Order: sequence, then C-alpha cells, then structure tokens
Amino acid sequence: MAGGDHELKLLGSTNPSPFVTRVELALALKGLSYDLVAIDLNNKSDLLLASNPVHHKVPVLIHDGKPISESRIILEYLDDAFPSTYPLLPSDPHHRAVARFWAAYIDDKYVASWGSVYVGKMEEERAERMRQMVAAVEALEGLLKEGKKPFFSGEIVRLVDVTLGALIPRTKANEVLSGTIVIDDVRTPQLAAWVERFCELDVARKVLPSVDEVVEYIKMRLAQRATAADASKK
Ligand SMILES: N[C@@H](CCC(=O)N[C@@H](CS)C(=O)NCC(=O)O)C(=O)O
Repeated sequence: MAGGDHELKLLGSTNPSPFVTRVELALALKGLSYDLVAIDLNNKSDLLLASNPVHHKVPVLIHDGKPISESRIILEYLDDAFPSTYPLLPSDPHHRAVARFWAAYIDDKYVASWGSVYVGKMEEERAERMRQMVAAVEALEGLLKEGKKPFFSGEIVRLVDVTLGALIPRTKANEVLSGTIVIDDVRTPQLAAWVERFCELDVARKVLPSVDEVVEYIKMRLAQRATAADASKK
C-alpha cells in the first residue's frame, strides 16, 4: 500500500457511519494504509474532542498529527495530499466544479431528507421528507441518464460515486424501516443499475457494512431515543 512515509489515522465509529465509510472507500481506492480508531460516540474520546473541536463528529482523518474534519473535505484533501494516487476529482476545472456541486447536493438534499422519514414527528412532516428524498433521487437519476456512463463522472468511480456509494447501505436500511422503496428498477433504473455496479466493486465489497447491520444499529438508536424521551416525561 502507498502512503508508507505518512501516518494516517482515521477516527471512525464503533457503529456504521456512512461518512466514515466515504473516507474508507477513498483510502481503499487510493491504496493508502491507515489505522482505524473506532470511537464510541456515546462516550467520545479526548482525541475526537480535540481533533474536531467544532462538531465533535467522525470522521476525522489525522495526517502526520494534523486533523481534517468533514467527510467531503477529507476526500478532497486526500487528492491534494497524495496526488500520485487514484484521483477522486477530474483534472478539468469545470468537471471538478460540477463534481463538487453534486457531492454537495447529495448531502444538502438527499442526506438532509433522511431525518424522521420513519420515526416520530408528524405524519405530514414524514411525508414531506419522503417527497424531498424522492426528488433528490430523481435528480441523481437524471444526472446518470444525461451522462450515459457507468458512473457519475464517466467510466470509473470518482468523487460523486464515493459520496453517494457510501450511503447505499443506509439507503437500503431506510427502505426497510420506512417500507418505501426510493431506488427501484422502474422509477430510477439508471440509479438502480449504478447501485448494483457500485456494490460489485472490490472496494465496496471490502468497506460497505451490510444492510442488516445498519438496520440493527438504527433500531437500537431509535429504542435509545424512545427510552430517553420516556424518561424525560417522568
Ligand atoms: N457532515 C459530516 C457528518 C458527520 C456525522 O454526522 N457523523 C456522525 C456519525 S454518522 C457523528 O459523528 N455523530 C456524533 C454526534 O453527532 O454527536 C461529515 O460529512 O463528515
């Protein structure tokens, strides 16, 4: 593996985290070796608090003692810091800008619609979140259709694929828990085929958690929240 002269430490989580998965996918694609430090997010370590003092969230990549937070920023950092490894961003400035736009779209529109699609809150709010999720998925379907390529930026996986690919297990878990399929062969055939293609990649097989694991984790979190809510009423 590359990166031998550098020390890379990835602060991850004891539970599946799609944001940590993004960085693991990128490191695997780039062939960079690293130490994974699995943090219990219910009992955050001093290392995490000191490394990400603003958000206290994982992932944090620590490169030769210097921390970098936020998954999409870490992906771009890896391209900058290890320019001779597998590139996530294309070289053309316009293509780079377009890739960054869609990577941000995935977080701003798709991930943002996840909260409360299957729990709590009002029925109307859940329905609205689901509408937002379907709209985001349809926009991504349109992008693939327009590109007419196996992956978002062409023949091989790059920034947008890694950004979205890491979300596949959580997407499927959301479908299981909400009872609503958002990516299917009929409504979003390009995206459904992209999901299959992405999951067949060696790096995806190596890094993506199973859907069952994610479903169990979400159920556990929901149960913890329900217990906390009950306790606060007493
Ligand atoms: N925008 C951040 C999101 C990171 C994030 O939400 N991480 C979660 C784990 S999936 C976390 O650390 N949660 C702990 C907390 O919110 O206290 C990124 O892309 O890295």
